[in-house]
Amino acid sequence: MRQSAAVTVQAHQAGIAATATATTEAEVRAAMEAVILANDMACAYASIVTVQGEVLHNNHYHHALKPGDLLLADVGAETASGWAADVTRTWPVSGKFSSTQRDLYDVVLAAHDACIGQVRPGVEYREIHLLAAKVIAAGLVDLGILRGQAEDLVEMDAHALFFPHGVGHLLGLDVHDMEDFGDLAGYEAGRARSDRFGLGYLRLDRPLRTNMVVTIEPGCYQVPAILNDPERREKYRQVVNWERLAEFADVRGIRIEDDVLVTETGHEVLTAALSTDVESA
Ligand SMILES: [Mn+2]
Repeated sequence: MRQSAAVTVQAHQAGIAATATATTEAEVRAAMEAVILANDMACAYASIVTVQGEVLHNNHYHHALKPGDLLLADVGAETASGWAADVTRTWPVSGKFSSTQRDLYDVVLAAHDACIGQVRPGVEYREIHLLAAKVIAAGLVDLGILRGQAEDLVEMDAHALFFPHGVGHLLGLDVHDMEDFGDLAGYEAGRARSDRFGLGYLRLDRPLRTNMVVTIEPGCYQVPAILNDPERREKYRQVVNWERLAEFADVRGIRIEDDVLVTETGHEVLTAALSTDVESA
């Protein structure tokens, strides 16, 4: 896994560099996957390289890159024996964030850093997910997009309007390790998926144990199907400042994802060599 992590870091660095001259998503994807292939590895999953980051599993690459766009790249390598890496970065096509992009990027980064800081044996992964939800809700309150207390907003699943997926999953042989067995590996015996809007997406609900590898991948998105849903709009009418939100129209989707090994005393970020400071100098 260290080998696939190292090649994946290089692939992302190549993608950021290629963005300076690329004109389409496909060209950036090619630059990233070239690194993986040149290292005699394969892609661990269908790469996501998109300016439409709000489409969570977007496998189209035909869009032109425009200066105001954010590019979201979720690309990972896999060794010949199948050990996977799974990394996401989101960077500005122009090399420089707008102020609104920077504000929301910093909210996601705060969640990413806080969650990684909590990884150690014995900690419930579900609590790490809820921490991501809380940090994102608090960040959106600070920006004037949500109204209220972060704890209350998470309680009513308001965070999931913008963070509609789990904070990560097991990683190992295959990108969602053992998920062909359903939730057998991801869920502790006796536990089942929640039917809550803000929890049902969680792929992993177990206490962390030494030598597990998990991803930490909070995100913030504007998914029209979620935000324009009449029932949700009614339910969250009081807690979302829709006019303020409209000022963030240049943010479609941001995710930051790293691969984290649980060690006896804490954690080690296997993909730490890839900076989360993604603006080019
Ligand atoms: Mn992932």
